[in-house]
Amino acid sequence: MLAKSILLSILTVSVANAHFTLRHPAPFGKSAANQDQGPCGGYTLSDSTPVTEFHVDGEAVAYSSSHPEVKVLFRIIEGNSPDGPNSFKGYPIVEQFGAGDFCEPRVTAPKSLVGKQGIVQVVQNAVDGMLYACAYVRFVNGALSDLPDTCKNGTGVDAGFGEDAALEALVSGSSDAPTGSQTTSAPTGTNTPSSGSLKSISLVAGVVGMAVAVFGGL
Ligand SMILES: [Cu+2]
Repeated sequence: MLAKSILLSILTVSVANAHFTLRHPAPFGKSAANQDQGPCGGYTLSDSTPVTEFHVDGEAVAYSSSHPEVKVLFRIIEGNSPDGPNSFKGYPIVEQFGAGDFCEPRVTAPKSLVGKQGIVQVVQNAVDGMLYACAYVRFVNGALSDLPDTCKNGTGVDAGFGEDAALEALVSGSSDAPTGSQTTSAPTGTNTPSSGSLKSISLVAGVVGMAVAVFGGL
C-alpha cells in the first residue's frame, strides 16, 4: 500500500514536471513547470532569448514528450509578439503516439517572412490540457540540409495527421497555409515527414484504443 502510494506520487510529480521539452529550435526556456500557461509556457522574450535560424522551406521542430498521446500545432508567428496578428500553420495538425523524442523535419513558413524575426510556438493538446513552448527564430531561405542531433523519433513513437478545433483556432492569420506555390495540406515527394512517421488510420485507431485502455487502467 505504501509502495503503491509512493509510486503514485512519483508518477504525479513526473507528469506535472515534464509535459514536453522543446529541443529545436532553441526554446525561450527549458522548464516545463508553467507549460500550461499560454502563449509560451510562462516565458517571455528577453535579451537573452536564443535565436535560431528557421528555413522557410523546411525546418526541424523537435521535442521530447512525456505523454503517450497528444495533438500538436506548429504555429509560425511573424514578429516579436506571440499574440501578433499574423500567424500560420507550419504543418498540418499532428497526432503523436508514444512518449519520447519526436521530430517533424519539414515545418514550413511563408517565404514572405525571410529576413524577419518571428516565434515558433508549439502547442500540444494533451491529457492535462493545452501546453505551450516557444522559440525565437530568424527566417532564412531554403530548407534545412543537416538535421540537428535532436531531430529523432524515440522507439515506439509514431504519428499521423490529426484534427483539433481548439488548436486550429489558435491560427489567427487569414491564410492558414504558407503563401506562394507551396502548401502544407499534404506531404509531397519532396516534403515528406520522417519516414515511418505516418501510418494507416487503422493502426492509429488501434494505438488510440490502447492509450485509452492504459489511461482507463490508471
Ligand atoms: Cu503534461
